[in-house]
Amino acid sequence: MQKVIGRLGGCVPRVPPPAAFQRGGSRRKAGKRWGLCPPPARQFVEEGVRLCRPRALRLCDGSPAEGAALLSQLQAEGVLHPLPKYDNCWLARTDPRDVARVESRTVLVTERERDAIPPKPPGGGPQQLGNWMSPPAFEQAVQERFPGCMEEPLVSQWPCDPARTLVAHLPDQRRIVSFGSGYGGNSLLGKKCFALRIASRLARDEGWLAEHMLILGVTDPAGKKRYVAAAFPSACGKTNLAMMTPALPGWRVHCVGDDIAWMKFDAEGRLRAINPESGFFGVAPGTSMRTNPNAMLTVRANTIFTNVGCTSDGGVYWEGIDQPVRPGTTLTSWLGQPWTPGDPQPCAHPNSRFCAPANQCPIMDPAWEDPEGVPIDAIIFGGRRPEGVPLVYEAFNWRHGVFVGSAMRSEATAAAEHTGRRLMHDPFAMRPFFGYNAGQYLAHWLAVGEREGARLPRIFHVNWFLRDGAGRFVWPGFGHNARVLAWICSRVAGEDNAKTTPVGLVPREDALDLDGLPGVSYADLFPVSRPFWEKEARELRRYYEENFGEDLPKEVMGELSALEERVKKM
Ligand code: SAT
Ligand code: MN
Repeated sequence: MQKVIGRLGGCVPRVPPPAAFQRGGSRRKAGKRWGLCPPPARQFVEEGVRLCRPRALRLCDGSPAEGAALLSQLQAEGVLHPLPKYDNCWLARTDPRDVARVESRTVLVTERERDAIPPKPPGGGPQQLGNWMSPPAFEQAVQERFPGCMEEPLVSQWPCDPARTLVAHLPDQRRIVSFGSGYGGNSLLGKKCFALRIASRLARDEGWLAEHMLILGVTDPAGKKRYVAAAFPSACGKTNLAMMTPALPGWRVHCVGDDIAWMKFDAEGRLRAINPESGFFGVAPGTSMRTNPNAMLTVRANTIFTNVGCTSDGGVYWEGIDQPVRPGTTLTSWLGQPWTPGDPQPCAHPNSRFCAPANQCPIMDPAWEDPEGVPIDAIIFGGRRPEGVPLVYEAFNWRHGVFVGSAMRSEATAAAEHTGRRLMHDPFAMRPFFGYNAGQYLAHWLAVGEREGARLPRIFHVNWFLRDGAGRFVWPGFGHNARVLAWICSRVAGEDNAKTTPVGLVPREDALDLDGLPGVSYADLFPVSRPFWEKEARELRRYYEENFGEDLPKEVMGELSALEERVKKM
């Protein structure tokens, strides 16, 4: 990009100082702020201006007044609609073609392909562990998209360019270049692009971990508190778990974050986690006072909703909101059309979202903004697995845990362009978010486990989504997941209450509290099936060979072989 801009540099005028944002605001003040910007930041902006040729340049100060002015401008332009039922809440309807992350157009730009992705699968199928773009191809892509792009007349209230969307990362330069989409994960660049893709590369270079994980604090009835980080693929109940109301008397949960964890060892060798985000960007459908009261209480003010439905009395509506609509109230779908319950199309888009400040969540942890982070005692991996995978198991050790993370699979979600209920591999829930070769990522996790003096968290795998023969969930989930957290805490405390299976350590029958759950049986929750695990291991071997090839660390392949051996003896 730098080179492209360099070439353009000679033929465009000097960048004018930015205009003050507020109407009537002082140009002098803005000019002063501009002068205070560090030279690299100014240079970055100037290059962008020369390339994109915007009508005006505004330097944001992040003040409440500026926020209010932006909101009213967006309302005047028809981008945002007020939701008067709540306090300072807004509805955005995107272009219906711009509703999710676009994995096929998300690329890592590196000199060598191998630095970005493992070797291409034999037979030339698409690499599932990311997309690589060469620097010359990237420069060409920039040339085809950016010059003068901000001079173009607006064609709708939601400018986007789905045919030319590109979300490019230049990890060597710690740089992100995004074009053509206004959807969260493609355009909120601090989130997936920086806090996961670029940060995972920083983390590898500097010896820490940037992960697609929620962070929660769990306190037992005796007052002992532990922190847990958990990785699930997008829209798999992460926000619900992060804000859970325990259904076990005396237990409490506090939320540190619902999507991303940066974890670093402290001087005592403990892994400490921070949430690098200041808000939640959660999936709306399915969120209700029953499933996630804390999320519902979080989004009553200062929230932007995207692609949800709305009610004629100025409220929001989505599938599973579980709130009666007052008589005489009419509904409008995310497409802006009249909608009535029973219509074949959903009222809200399945990937419709709320975007709300984290400090509005009633159960934020007192330490959620502590720059030292919170000490992590357990790491949980999980996925939507309708059959075969037990409710919970513990890895035998760190190396086995890395294998368990690499072997994660889950039913596809609405957060990306995939559809249907296909089981997808999603190692560490990072498949769409690796900032470098996924094989090297696994090697980095293994190296973290070898660190001298490290007091490593224990690693677990959970599956809230087992179904019975009739397709019904066998586990009540939600607040009852606290029962699983309780067992995890008991393991961290060193209790001898697990039994060994070929897959990992599971709770002994008396160690998991199932009191007051009629119809829930231990046997249903802990299926042990040799044919299932034989098939799973076969599929995993195929997946590793096709997608990681020779970049799969031999330790991970060794763990798969060890699993196969244990399964043979079942
Ligand atoms: O779709 S986003 O990347 O914006 C959010 C998510 O998947 O967690
Ligand atoms: Mn996510």
